[in-house]
Amino acid sequence: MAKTSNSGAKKGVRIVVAGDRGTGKSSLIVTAAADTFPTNVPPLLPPTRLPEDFYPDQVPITIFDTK
Ligand SMILES: Nc1nc2c(ncn2[C@@H]2O[C@H](COP(=O)(O)OP(=O)(O)OP(=O)(O)O)[C@@H](O)[C@H]2O)c(=O)[nH]1
Ligand SMILES: [Mg+2]
Repeated sequence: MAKTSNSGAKKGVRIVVAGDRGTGKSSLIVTAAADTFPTNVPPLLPPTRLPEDFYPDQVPITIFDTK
């Protein structure tokens, strides 16, 4: 594997969720992080860190909501 992709994996992955208003961006993030669909979700979530053991390769993932 190329060296550049290895260093990227160590720092973690940052995901930005963008889309039209009211299409379920914030709900999608909460569902991914908590494994449950929220009945009430704030319009703009703070950066959301997924548990480090979320995926087998243990890459830290932070998801950014947008408005
Ligand atoms: N039926 C259904 N409703 C959903 C789904 N995802 C989200 N919703 C509903 O759609 C509405 C908007 O969801 P949000 O998660 O606030 O959407 P958003 O894109 O973050 O909205 P803004 O931040 O206002 O742009 C809420 O009432 C959610 O419960 C889905 O997969 N199915
Ligand atoms: Mg939102």
